[in-house]
Amino acid sequence: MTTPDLALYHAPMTRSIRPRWALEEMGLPYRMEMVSFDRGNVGGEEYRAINPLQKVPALTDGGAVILESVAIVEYLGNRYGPSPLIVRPEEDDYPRYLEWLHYGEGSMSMSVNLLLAHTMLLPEKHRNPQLAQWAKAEVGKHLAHIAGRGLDGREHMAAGRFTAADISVTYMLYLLKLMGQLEDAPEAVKAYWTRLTAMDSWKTASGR
Ligand SMILES: N[C@@H](CCC(=O)N[C@@H](CS)C(=O)NCC(=O)O)C(=O)O
Repeated sequence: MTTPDLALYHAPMTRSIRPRWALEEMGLPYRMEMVSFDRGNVGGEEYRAINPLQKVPALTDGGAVILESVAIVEYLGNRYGPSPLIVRPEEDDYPRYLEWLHYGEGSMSMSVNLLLAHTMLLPEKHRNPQLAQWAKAEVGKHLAHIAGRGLDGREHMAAGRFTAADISVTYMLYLLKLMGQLEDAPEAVKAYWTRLTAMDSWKTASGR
């Protein structure tokens, strides 16, 4: 196995919580590089050299740079595993795992991002209440989808254990929690949120 030389470019409350959760769960050694979260110029020029989009997270491993929070989680599990976080193609729940792994930053993120932007992030004069209302209705459908097709009596999204799919989905629930939008979620989703955020690795990852 290659020796890890990992640095996580991190800002509190952002998607860098996902790879940090995986790093903590896997017990991998890593450095944290704190990125200043200045709107319009995240991390400044120095960080632009690492992530031209100036978004967090980024991970460096020696000379390699990896962007995209869910891709970084996959990278860590595959490169420095075997880890229970990764569901292997030969496991029965591999299709379900892949679906939910991508769902968190795929289907679910658009309405969550819009709701966040149009209720909290944008200056009030730029917020669009109709858009916020539409996004809230979409978020409601996603929460029902997680409770139904997703959990349906399960404790985790796939494979009967905590995996990268849970890391992907839980970050979206975290954003909703920050917005006060989890109160009306189905009980199964609230119980899932409570269960996963009781993990020590979550507590470290979501801390400062
Ligand atoms: N799909 C990317 C999204 C990255 C992203 O949008 N990160 C946000 C923080 S959660 C960010 O850096 N926003 C700063 C900006 O857009 O200026 C990922 O999952 O890593």
